[in-house]
Parts: sequence; structure tokens; C-alpha cells
Amino acid sequence: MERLANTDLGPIVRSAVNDAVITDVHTHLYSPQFGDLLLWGIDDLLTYHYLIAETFRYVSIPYESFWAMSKQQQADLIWKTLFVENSPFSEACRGVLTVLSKLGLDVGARDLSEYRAYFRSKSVDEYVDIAFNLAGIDCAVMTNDPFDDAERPVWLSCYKEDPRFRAVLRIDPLLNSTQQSCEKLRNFGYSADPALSAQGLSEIRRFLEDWADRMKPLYLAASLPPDFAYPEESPRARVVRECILPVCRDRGLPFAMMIGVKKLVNPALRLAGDSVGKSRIETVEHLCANFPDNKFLVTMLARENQHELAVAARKYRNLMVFGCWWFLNNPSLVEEITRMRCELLGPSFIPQHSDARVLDQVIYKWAHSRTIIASVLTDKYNDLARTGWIATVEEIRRDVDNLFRSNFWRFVG
Ligand code: HDL
Ligand code: ZN
Repeated sequence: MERLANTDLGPIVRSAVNDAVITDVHTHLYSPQFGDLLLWGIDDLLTYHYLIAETFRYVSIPYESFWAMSKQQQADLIWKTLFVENSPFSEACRGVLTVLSKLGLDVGARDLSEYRAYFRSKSVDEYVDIAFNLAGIDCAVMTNDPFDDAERPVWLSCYKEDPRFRAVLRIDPLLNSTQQSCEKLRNFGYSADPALSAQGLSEIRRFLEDWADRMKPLYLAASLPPDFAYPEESPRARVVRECILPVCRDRGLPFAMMIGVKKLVNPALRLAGDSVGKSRIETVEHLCANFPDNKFLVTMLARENQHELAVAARKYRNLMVFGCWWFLNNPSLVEEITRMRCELLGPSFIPQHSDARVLDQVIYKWAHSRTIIASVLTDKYNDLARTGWIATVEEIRRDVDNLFRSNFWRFVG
């Protein structure tokens, strides 16, 4: 048995993970047809809201002074503060450098003007292919918000499907500011009423049906606060029960619940001002148990919720756990959460999504995640080998494909 004890499947696992073609199941990217909504290039990378929050830990200028700056001025301040005056070893800072390195730029030169020159030489269409190829992704699943005044016109006028980008119908306002969203719905031609009468609920369903027809989404999604509860006597719970779940069930669409966001704990930081709170796993358990004909994609934002979410996935086959989301997308936590999920769920989950807001970020987010996930999987296959069960190359590549794309596509049907 000596041979078995020394079996190291690491090289096979790392090769399988590095070669894996990934479907990125949640991003904030847009196909180039959406114009400036698709962010890309060094100044968009540097003004990512994660880096804005980190910059304000050092600078004492008024928030409004920062927001009054041009994007390049903001990027200059962020570069100076986080990269020059302090070492960029936070995950979001390191990510910028990984992107530059993977593009073949001279990171050691630390020359922002050189990096800007590179991006000026590129068009967005060629850069989409560069980023997707370097990241190893075949598809970026978008976050599409019909309530967004900048995005809605594209869908209502000229949208032509781009197979590299698939849509998601994101409906946060319907659930988190129901009364106000009813007014917007009336402006869109749907007679939704804040009292949520039967007619009003029917009109919300019609709104969802129309946009599902228009977008052909892979799933419906919403980010939800830590105190998201179901059942509950609230407008949110009524819209979930009477509108979201029936429309999803009738169309075979998962409902993606992204739970644990404490919105704008520091409003002056704008998009960077959200935080995290521990959420109620009972809500997830109740929905999965009482709506067996619905499918639920779930990611939770608090580290403290990860173990109970993985246990819940053992109980409900209509629950698919995905990603190490936002404040969890750091090497130490991706490692901890992925290891725990492998031990509780085997290969029956979706380990990661990029959440990329800037096209270039898929390059670093997937490079960083692949390294960690390969390391965890190596341990798992080597643990098996020590029993005498030596996974074949085909079995390892099968499992890796399931984790990085096929679990998702099977689940969305
Ligand atoms: O609600 C979400 O989808 C979150 O991912 C937010 O967009 C958040 O601002 C973010 O970008 N996290 O990475
Ligand atoms: Zn997101």
C-alpha cells in the first residue's frame, strides 16, 4: 500500500482545473451592445467600489470631493493611496495587478501611464475576447435590471442576443421597496397598486412575464437583507408567494436569493456603502421545503451562514448553493468554504462566481479562485487515493466540469 500512500494527484487536478471552461453564473457585466454600462480598462478597474472603500480608510478628503473628481482623477488617487503609499496586498488590489500581469504588462514598472496606453490601444469588442480567453470562461451571466433607466431602453429597442452573455431578471426593487416600485410599474403601464390587491399582484406577474419573454433569463434574482423572512405578513413575502414563485415555477426558472446585504450602512460611500449581516437560514429551509416545484439558487453573504447553508443543501435537492460572494471572495474564506462544501456536498454545488463589475476582473477573479479550488480538490482526491480509490483523469475532469459549469446548466434546465 506504500504506492497508494504516496499518490499525489495534484498535477492532474491542477491541470483539470486550469483547463476547465467556466460558466460565470453571476456577474455585473454587460454585452458590448449596452455601451458604457460595460466597464473595462485600468481606470474602471481602479475605481471599483471595493477599492474606493479601501482608499477612504487612508484619505481624509470629503466624500463629495471624491465623487466630484473625474474617473481618471479618482483612479490616480486610488493608485497613489493603495498601490504607491501602501502595499497592495488586499484581494481587490492584488486583483488589479494579476490582470496587468496576465495581460503581459510590466507590473514591476508600476507605470500607470503605460497601462493606460495599453487599454487605449484596444477596442471593447476585441477586449471581451481577450478577457474571456484569459479567464477561461465561455459565458458571463449578467444582472439585468428592468428598473434601471440606463439599461431598460437597450432591452426595449435594439437588443440582439450575444451568446457570450446570458440574461438574468433582477428584481430587487419589487421585493425591497415594493410600494415605490409599484409606482414605477404604473409608469411602465402595469396597474400595480401599493395595497397589492389581487389585480395588482396579477399586474406584477404580467410585468415579470413580459420581461422574462423579453430577456429570456436563466433565472430570476434578488439581493435580500439579513432579516429576509418567509413566511411573513409583509409586501415582500406576498410578492414572493403570489408573483415570483408562480412565474418561476411555470417557466422552470430558478429563483436566486442572495441574502445578507445591509444596504448603505455608510451612504456617503454610495455603491461601496453596503455591509453584511447574519441571515435566517430558516427562511431558505421553509421556501425549499414548501415550494418543492421551485428551484432555488442561494448564496449568503455572512461567513456565519455558510455551514448551515451547506447543511440545508443536503436536505433539499431544489436548493443549489453557489459562490463565495462579495466579502467572502477572499483566499482564506474561499478555501474554508470550498473545503467545507466538498466535505458536506461532494461535487454537487457551484463553488464560485466572479461577481465581476469590470470586464477585466474575470481574469483575476477566476485565476485566484482556480488556484484555491484546485488546492482543495487535490487534498480531497489524495484523501481518496489513500483509501485505495484512485480517481482517474476522466473522473477528475468530469467532476471539475460539473463544479464549474454543468451543475449550473443542469439546474437551470
Ligand atoms: O447585489 C449584488 O449582486 C452584489 O454583488 C452587489 O452588486 C455588490 O455591490 C457587489 O458588487 N459585490 O461584489
Ligand atoms: Zn453581484
